[in-house]
Amino acid sequence: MGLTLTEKILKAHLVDGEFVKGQEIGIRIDQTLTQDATGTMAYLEYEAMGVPRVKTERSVAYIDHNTLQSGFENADDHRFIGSVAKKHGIYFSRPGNGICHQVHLERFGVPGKTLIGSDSHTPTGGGIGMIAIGAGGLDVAVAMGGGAYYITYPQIVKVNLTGKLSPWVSAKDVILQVLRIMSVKGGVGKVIEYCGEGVKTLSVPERATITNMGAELGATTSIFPSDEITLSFLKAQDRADVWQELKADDDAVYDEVIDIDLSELVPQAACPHSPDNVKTCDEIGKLKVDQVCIGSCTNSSYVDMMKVAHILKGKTVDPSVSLAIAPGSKQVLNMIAQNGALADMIDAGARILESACGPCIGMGQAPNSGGVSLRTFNRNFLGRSGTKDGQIYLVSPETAAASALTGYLTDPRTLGEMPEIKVPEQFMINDNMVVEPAPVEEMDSVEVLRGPNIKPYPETAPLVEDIECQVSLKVGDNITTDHIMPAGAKILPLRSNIPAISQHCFTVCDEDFPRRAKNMGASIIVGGSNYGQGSSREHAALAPLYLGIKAVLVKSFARIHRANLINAGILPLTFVNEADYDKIEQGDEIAIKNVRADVAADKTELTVINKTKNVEIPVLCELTGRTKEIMLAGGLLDYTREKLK
Ligand code: MIC
Ligand code: SF4
Repeated sequence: MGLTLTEKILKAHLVDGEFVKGQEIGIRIDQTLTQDATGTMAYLEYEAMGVPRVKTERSVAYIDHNTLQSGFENADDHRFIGSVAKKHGIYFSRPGNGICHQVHLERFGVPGKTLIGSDSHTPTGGGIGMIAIGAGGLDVAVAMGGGAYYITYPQIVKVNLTGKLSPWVSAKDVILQVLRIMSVKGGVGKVIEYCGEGVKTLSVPERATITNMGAELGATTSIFPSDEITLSFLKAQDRADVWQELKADDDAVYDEVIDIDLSELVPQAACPHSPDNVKTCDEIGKLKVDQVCIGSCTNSSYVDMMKVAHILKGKTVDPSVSLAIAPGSKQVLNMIAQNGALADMIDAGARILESACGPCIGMGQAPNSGGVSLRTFNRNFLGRSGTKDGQIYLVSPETAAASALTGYLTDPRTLGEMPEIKVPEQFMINDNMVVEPAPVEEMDSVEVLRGPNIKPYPETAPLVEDIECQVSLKVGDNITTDHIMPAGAKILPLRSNIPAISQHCFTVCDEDFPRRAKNMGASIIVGGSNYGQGSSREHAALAPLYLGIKAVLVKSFARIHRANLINAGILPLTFVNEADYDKIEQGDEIAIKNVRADVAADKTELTVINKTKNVEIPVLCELTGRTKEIMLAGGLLDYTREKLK
């Protein structure tokens, strides 16, 4: 029986477990990446493990999220990360060099290698045939120290692409179509493999747009084959030497097959407030637009920017629209500066932002009250733009630019003939914003620079005998990490300071939650399905840990967040019967007796006694050998420390 591409790469990296669907496997990690908003914690955790130099083939620390610097915090954190990187053998991509996923694809990604990153959009690397997975910072720290990374052996979905995109229809419309079909939870436990003759019609940046936003499916990762198109991209980056051909066997067996005819797709948008709320521009109809933002790790490549510049050239942005553009990397910005495309954007009235995440994570450019904002980004969760009432639509760069000119959501197919804009044969290469680590003989003398914003990892404790406490919060379905631990210009600078950032935990849902939970001392949270979707931020587990959360009981979890809860020593529980969700309310007194003994004895079904309502609720606590040990130890940091001893 033939193998899928995913299986081939996973097999070549397997260090623990067996290839049985649904079971946990450990894989060797070749490369890691971090960004600054999750990186400070990841490096504090790495330091706590006491491994002098990273054991990966390549580890890169990027600064791209926290670049507003409205106080000392962000700049201090940049300095901390830069100095840790220098000391421990990590390449440091300085602020201004670009968004981690865009730069990693351009300069560091290697087909057939494994990459984990402390950012959920790490699967961008799947665009050149990597197994690239988003993870919590602690998992990345462990991988840097040479430890395996554990995933559930995934189901593998084949997305069979046929045909060719019509003019003005974009890779963004492809992934929006996949989201329409599969939904934001349809990818949980799955890897999405793109196959079929349509693949060869898509360039590497287009493929990367699709794998990037596969994160919104909840998928473990997404991957394209590595073919002659991958080779020409790598050649243009002066990196042809890292190329190898990679594809699935012809007789590979998949768990699920989805067919998409590229020629049938039309421009579409994800409507507020979920990336799977997809409608075609026609279906949405007339929509007045207040703001347009172009950029993010999904759509900020050279080709994306050139298309936008072409649409804007010689025109003026509608007076009612604010247009902001953030090119994805220094390479992209430099190239459009030199060929005049940047001037076309400026001339049309675009507000040019630095090469960073910017508005995608609410770092500036919040829309006006109730404003409609079209964005080429990947997430439109409630509140993420920086306002509670912003109406965010996710669209392609073509749709965004066309709409900026008219002031209304505009189907770019109305723009006339589409120019052919190709991936260049040679990118402009200058890695002068990547600082190399100190040579081994000098690493001891590198001083790590810590600012006052950096506070230690919250206190942990081994799993207790019995949990007896109250429910401090009950929430519904599809709760995102942006609900649990909001980001944005005010909160993101606190990422290195768990006591301070925890004061914002869940405030989108309930302003009183942090105070209430802290006062309770210990408590649990109850939620619906797909709890914790979205980001990889372990702060969505560390802030609850700091606030005394002992367990989270939900209908189902998103993959990275569940792993982060376990890493933080918080018990992840799911209802055996989803209807029991109605038998437990905020404020109820609960007990889970003998929980330590039961977990230690591999008992997967536990009982939550609701003392207030006088009912017993059966719950699942599915922890395998390794995750069980982590939970008993009080989290991954304690577990790793014990193991290193
Ligand atoms: C995001 O897009 O939500 C982020 C900000 O990049 C996060 C990481 C973080 O919260 O720092 C992600 O996607 O993992
Ligand atoms: Fe940055 Fe947005 Fe990409 Fe997250 S999704 S890495 S915030 S650009």
